[in-house]
Amino acid sequence: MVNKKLEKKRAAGAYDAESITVLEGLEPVRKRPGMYIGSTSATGLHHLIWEVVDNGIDEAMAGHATLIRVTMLDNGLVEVYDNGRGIPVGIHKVTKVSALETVLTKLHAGGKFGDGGGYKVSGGLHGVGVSVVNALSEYLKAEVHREGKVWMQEYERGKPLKKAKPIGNSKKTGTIITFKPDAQIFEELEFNWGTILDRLRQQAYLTKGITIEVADRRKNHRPKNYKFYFEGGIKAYVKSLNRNNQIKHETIFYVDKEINDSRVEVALQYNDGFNEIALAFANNIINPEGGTHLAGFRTALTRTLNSYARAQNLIKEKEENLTGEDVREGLTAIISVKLTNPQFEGQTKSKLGNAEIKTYVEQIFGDNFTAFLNENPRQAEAIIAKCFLSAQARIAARTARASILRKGALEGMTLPGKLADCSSRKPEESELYIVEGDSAGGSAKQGRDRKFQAILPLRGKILNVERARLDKMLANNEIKNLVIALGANIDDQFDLGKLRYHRIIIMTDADVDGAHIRTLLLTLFYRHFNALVQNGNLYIAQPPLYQIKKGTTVKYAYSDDEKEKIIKELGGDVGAIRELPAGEEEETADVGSGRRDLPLPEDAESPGAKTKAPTRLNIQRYKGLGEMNPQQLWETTMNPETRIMKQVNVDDAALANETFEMLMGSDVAPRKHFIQTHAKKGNLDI
Ligand code: 0RA
Repeated sequence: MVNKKLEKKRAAGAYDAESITVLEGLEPVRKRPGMYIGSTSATGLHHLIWEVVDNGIDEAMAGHATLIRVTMLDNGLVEVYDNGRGIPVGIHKVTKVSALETVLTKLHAGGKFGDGGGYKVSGGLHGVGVSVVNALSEYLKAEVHREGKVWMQEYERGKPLKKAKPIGNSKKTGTIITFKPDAQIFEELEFNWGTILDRLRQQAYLTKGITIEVADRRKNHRPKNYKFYFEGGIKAYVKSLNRNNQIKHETIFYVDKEINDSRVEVALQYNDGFNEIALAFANNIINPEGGTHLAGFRTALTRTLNSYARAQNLIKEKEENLTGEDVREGLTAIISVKLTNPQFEGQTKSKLGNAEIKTYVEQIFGDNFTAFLNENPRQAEAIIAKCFLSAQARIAARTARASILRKGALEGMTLPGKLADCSSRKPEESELYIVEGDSAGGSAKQGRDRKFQAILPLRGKILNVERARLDKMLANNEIKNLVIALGANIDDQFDLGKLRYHRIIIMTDADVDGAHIRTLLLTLFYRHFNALVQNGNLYIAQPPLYQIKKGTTVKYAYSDDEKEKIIKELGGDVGAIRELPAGEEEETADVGSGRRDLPLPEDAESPGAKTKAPTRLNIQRYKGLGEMNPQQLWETTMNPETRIMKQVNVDDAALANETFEMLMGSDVAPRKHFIQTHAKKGNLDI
């Protein structure tokens, strides 16, 4: 995405104070906007805001600004205010117009005014300058408070309407840029509030002491105001990321140091979970693929903890070191570096490549983390204890794994007694229904087509696999039964070619417990039979929510909308059907009069209803699979001709992972909330 030529140009323009010759007009920006802001889609549109905000953040990092305020206005306008020094307004030596006009109409003019302090933020596509925003706005107004006056200038598509001139007096300093993205350039003009909020919150975390205010003042939008201020910066970020976890030690490690022309900032804290969160940023831009800063951090983390543990004689001479894996379990860390000339590599150009940064982070983080451990023995003890726990589990699991995963150990074992297998031995046509509870399992066994449908009832909640090691997991009979029934081993020994059924169907009740069990099963498959999920072998059965009967006609509804539709089709008057309080199962409605049990208003007296016995609609709500008899279960949920199934595909693995982590983490509250809010949907979006 990042253009080489552009980068060269940008580097020259931004960092060489002498190179006044690179001053260039804005035509290239309007001709090839993608080269400057990445794209003209919604992402590019939002880049305009980031660009102006970045200028304010640069002012804050140089010690001149404390506040940035972003206001979404009507008519596609956005206003960005900062209380920095204000863009200079004096006449520029080279361009002979005001510095303000130069900054806004020449590419990369910003660099030449820099006072040498601070870092020019140019991560990825950023740092291209406010002139790019001006070029891509059908209207832009700059207001500068500086040297006792307010200066103002307006532009259309990058062209000044008049000269910059004072319009009043002011004792303050600062810049207000108000702009309207150009409809001729952007395919999308609607700003997304959530996107803006997330980004600005993250920027506030990354720039300690800055206040960022965000307000929505658009018509047809609910008025909203947010204010972000994090005294602790990335330390507060770590605290926030750990808010749903049990923490292992109170004090968050934090360091912020400069070295040569760079700055290294690291914060970390361990929680009692098993996952690692390590977010790496270069010049306030996240690097999802990591890079040299993350590599330096990891090296130093492992080395420091091992040195400390050995110095304290917690690891004896002959004992093994902690591994990288051991010291990363339960770790939450932010690594943020600032540097003048970032280089990016990798698939999406988002991996930091500067070799010197690895050394800087290793040294600064290593030294200061060592000091932290020595000065905070109680924190150190808790951290080392957590790492030892991980190491022990790793060693125990390795031993157990070795025997469990021994080739063939789980294959060819006697099939579990609870499994009602199908008679076919062809995996292509065979299906395994994993059914919640023995009673529903019984119905499914009777209702199935035994030629190709196998039933495995699962009792109770299966083990929470997120937190369990393979050896413990396989000590759980329900899971062991499932692994043996599938016949294809587990984890890295899993062999898709040995799978005994090509369709594995999770069938649970449409209630909260059912949703929980479904989530547990999805987690199990996602983590331990991932290839199976990838291959599209996993399904979720969709039992109906209602049965609607009229005379001998029986219909099933799989959603509330569908229920209403069917009632209409069968001639029931939806409006007149009384909704029974939750918990009652039956609804009946008269067809014809469309009324039942409701007092008829006197003037609405209907003679027809009196003389003719109406056909009644009978509506039954299913709460659990157990309420259906085998025949009904077959008709509605298992018969390939008529059933509805949702194929599970992990499109967005990251999102699924997050959902699982949130649902399976150590804290109960968010999990409960999630299940309560999503259980009704009938299936989990993963
Ligand atoms: C050039 C030079 C100086 C500040 C800025 C530009 C500047 C640009 C923007 C854009 C939005 N807010 C801004 N604030 C400042 C340095 C001014 C000086 O040396 O006094």
